[in-house]
Amino acid sequence: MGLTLYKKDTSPPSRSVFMTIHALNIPDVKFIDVYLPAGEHLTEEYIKMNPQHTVPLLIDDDFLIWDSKSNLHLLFQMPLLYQGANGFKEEHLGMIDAAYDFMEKFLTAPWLAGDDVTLADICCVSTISSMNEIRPIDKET
Ligand SMILES: N[C@@H](CCC(=O)N[C@@H](CS)C(=O)NCC(=O)O)C(=O)O
Repeated sequence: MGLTLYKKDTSPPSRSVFMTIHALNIPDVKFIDVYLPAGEHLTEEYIKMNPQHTVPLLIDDDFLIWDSKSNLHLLFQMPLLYQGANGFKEEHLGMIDAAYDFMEKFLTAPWLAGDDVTLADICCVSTISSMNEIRPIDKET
């Protein structure tokens, strides 16, 4: 059974999930536009699915996730699930290596945005530490 994404095209967190679905070529996703100005996110039915009444909302069978960052983490692992593999394919592990290489080039200062730790660092660390569980960043380990 495919995924369902409730989204709004002008919502940045919706777009990050939408873009990730496309980048990972995840098939059979049903997209449902939620028109916030009309209060479509405030209906009893929607609030039952997402008490935070926000978009995006991703549904995977009975699993409802309304936090975009958590959605991205889930989606990142989907090529494995959707292609019926029982281990990560080398091409997917290569994508993680490419992301590490990009970060190495991009990180020219101790923190991502300025002289102090910011939410950008926390978001980045959460993604990299998740990837590290799949492909250790230190190739010696
Ligand atoms: N924690 C959420 C926040 C998403 C969010 O704030 N979405 C806005 C649109 S960009 C929304 O749905 N606002 C409607 C509301 O708060 O009632 C996430 O990152 O997924």
